[in-house]
Amino acid sequence: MPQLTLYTAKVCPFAQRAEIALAEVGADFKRYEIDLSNKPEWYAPQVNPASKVPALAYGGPDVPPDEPSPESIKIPESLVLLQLIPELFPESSTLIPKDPIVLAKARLFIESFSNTFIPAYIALLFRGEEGAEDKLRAALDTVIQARKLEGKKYAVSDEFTIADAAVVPFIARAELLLAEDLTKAEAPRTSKFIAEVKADAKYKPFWDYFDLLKDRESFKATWWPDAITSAARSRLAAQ
Ligand SMILES: N[C@@H](CCC(=O)N[C@@H](CS)C(=O)NCC(=O)O)C(=O)O
Repeated sequence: MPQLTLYTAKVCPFAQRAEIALAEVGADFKRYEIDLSNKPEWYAPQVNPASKVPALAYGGPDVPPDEPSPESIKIPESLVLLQLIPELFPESSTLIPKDPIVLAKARLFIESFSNTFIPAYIALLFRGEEGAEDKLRAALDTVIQARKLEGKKYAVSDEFTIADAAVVPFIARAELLLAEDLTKAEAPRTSKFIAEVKADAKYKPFWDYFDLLKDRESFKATWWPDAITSAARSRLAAQ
């Protein structure tokens, strides 16, 4: 296997998608932490012109990550990496369903989550917008309904797939930061909200699903709550 170097950040839910995929396939790779508040000057010109994590350097010579080789191929975008990584290790994980219909369902699940949960998450955590709680409740409902329709253990399959890997980093950050009131909304607005939603039987299937996801070894190995809460504290203090 050509060399793999992942440029990533513990705080970033998009980057955790790629880290989960690498853990699921058991890849041998170099992990390079990018400090998002002080990115190295070489990162955008030499790795990702969009200056975002995650990005994967594939192939080329075996160089230190902070001296990226122009010979490696640099691939950004978490959903592209979530597809690519299991394809590089085809027999090593269940991430890409073999049945094309199940794969299509996984993609639709991710699309729906991206259009519902992620905007609601941003509206509540980063903007404290009025009505964001209702959007988040609606997003939880969407996940519940989608899983009910399939009737599988995980999102679209009895196996852990890209659908699950794509969503768990966002659900985990929402749960953590809302409960700690580490959001733009004034305390105790979000801790109250998350306590209510957790106590409401209607949302139990959602939390049962989340319990399964956070029990996954690939999630546990790529989850750094202290880094996430401390970055949120710094961000809020700076505002
Ligand atoms: N669409 C990209 C989004 C990646 C993204 O927004 N990453 C954030 C961190 S979570 C980032 O690197 N932002 C650049 C910055 O903070 O300067 C993906 O799915 O990979």
